[in-house]
Amino acid sequence: METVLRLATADINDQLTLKLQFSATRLWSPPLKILRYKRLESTNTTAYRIAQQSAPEWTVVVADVQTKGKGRGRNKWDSPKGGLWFSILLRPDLPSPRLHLLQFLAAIATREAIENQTGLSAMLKWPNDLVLGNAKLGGILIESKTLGEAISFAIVGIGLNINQGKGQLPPGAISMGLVSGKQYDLRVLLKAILDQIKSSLDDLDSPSKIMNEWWRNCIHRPLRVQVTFPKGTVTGISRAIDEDGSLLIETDDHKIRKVNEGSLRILND
Ligand code: BT5
Repeated sequence: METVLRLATADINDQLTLKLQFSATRLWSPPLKILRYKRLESTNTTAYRIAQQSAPEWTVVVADVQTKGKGRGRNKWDSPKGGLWFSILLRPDLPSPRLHLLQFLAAIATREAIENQTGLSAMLKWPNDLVLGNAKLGGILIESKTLGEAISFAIVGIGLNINQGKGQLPPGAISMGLVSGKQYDLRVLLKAILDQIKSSLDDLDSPSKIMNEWWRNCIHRPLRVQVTFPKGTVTGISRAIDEDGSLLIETDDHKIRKVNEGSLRILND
């Protein structure tokens, strides 16, 4: 369900249209349109609302601060000034059961763009995290509207801790600036991530390529983990990622359990 947003209170301070960068194989894609706000409840909520009002693909909503940043389920996402909080509106030609591919593709592309721009080697943690060391650097939240098996639109929400100091981060989180001691230009990083996602979008046709690449950069490959979900926990060695996005865990009795939701903790025992 969509939250109605009081846009009148939002402060649009910048709106620009950047010339499109074509990927090698796509003949045409719409121009990138970046809507930049000082403060929003959630960039995902705003992107969802304008998607319903027929905004074109590749409209990107960015906010300096989110007052009601969202994580999965009822999780909140702390979004003070200094981080990069944005949502991309896409209309992928993908059957809805394959929507999870977009999340894994976005994670790979974001990781790669960060490494290329900063030299920092972020890793991926199932299902939707980017980590630096063992701490959470960022997360991805996909929201969508589907019509049967067709995807009307998908909102790819990406949150990254960039320049925040220690006091502005929740427990277990890290920012790029804290690791490197540098300050980063949020616009340069945003542009690099958007370019990377754009140029890899054709990979949606190759699920195994996406999943292999994701697994190659996974921090718990193959470590002992515990996944907690509403109805229990599974503990064991994370062995593989399935094409449907599930994690395959080898339990202590050497059985493979497939988990498709939950929160993962890396165990050090
Ligand atoms: C996520 O959820 O990791 C997805 C986060 C997506 C945020 C972006 S920002 C732009 C767009 N607009 C939105 O409103 N959201 C998206 P999840 O896996 O559920 O993780 C949430 C948990 O991470 C929280 O319960 C906290 O424990 C922790 N957390 C909250 N804020 C954090 C932060 N800034 N950095 C690291 N961890 C955080």
